[in-house]
Amino acid sequence: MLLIVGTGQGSLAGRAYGLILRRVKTARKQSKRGVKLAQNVFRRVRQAEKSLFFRLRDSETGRKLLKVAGLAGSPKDMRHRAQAAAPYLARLSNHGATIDQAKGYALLSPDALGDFSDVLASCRELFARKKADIDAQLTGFDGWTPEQQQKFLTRKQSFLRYLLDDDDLRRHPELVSFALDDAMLGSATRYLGMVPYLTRIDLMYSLPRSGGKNIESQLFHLDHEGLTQIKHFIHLFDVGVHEGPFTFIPADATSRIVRDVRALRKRQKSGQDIELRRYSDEEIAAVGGTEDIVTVTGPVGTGVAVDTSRCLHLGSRVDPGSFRLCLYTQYCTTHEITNVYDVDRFKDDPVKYLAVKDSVIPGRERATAYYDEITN
Ligand SMILES: O=C(O)CCC(=O)C(=O)O
Repeated sequence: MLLIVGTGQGSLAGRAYGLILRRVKTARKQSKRGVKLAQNVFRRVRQAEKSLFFRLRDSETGRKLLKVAGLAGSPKDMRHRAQAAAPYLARLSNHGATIDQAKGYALLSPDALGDFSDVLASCRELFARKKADIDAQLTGFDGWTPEQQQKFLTRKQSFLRYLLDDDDLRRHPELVSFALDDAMLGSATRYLGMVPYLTRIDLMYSLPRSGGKNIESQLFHLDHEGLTQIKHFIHLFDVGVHEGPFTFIPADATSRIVRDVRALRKRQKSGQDIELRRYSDEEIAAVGGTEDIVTVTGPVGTGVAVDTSRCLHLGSRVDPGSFRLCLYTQYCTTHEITNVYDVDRFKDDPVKYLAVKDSVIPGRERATAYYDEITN
């Protein structure tokens, strides 16, 4: 039988075998198509869910809906953190800066920070080391091919670098202590109404990007973590207009502007030419938002505590020959991608421990998986 099939293309058995083979191939193709179709439908449903989430999140009513539906964080965890906040705030002598609930920010001066001078010295020392490596990487830029230059300039790291890793934070525990100091954690806790997760501590180094249009975080946007969060941007060198200052729109004005830009895009059927969930300067101007813009300039030790989930913001539009270095901290109300700290240091302080207890390797892996799910 096998022999006949192998030799006889023209034989009945050979033709039957050929037919079966074609049918099997077709069925396989169809089932592959079916799987692809199902995957496509699934992807579209996920995309629609995500886009609905972001649409709701960017309007005040939508935020209330998400909150009620418990879709922006774990209600049990939030309740526990809110309960821990009340006695903590009651016993604080230094509440740090008061962040305006409606506007979502407070400008910072050195007296609103904890013990800043040691931290400043550590940050500058770390910066000197990291900068030398970056300078070495970039010295060859002029000799790169135009394609290599172009490719580099489309990347965020062409104008913004986060310099620290977990080892740096382990070697410099004073940075973690500073971010957990009453002035910093107290201020964020009071605004957020709960003991937050201290997810990030970093040095944010902004440098000039010579390539054309602004991209990524150089354009107005809202951050995706939770419905509310606080970031600090503290100047480690003086910042003027040439240093690409952090620039934002207070939360109350942001709500109006986002609503109006959406309506404008609908009317003009525009918005496709700008990166998803980013807002161009022209759009902000078209809805009369330019006068709401706040530019955070100032000497060392000044800066801003700002809710980047509620306030449109941008930064790092640095002029040639200048740079900006900020100490950057992030306090979230939801479990997000996090640095990993030596959390055992805070075991005896229930509030600080609550702020960092998830900033351990398994915690980071869980948060990374969640991040990939909501952003991909
Ligand atoms: O470059 C900047 O200052 C903007 C940073 C930013 O968008 C952010 O940290 O969310």
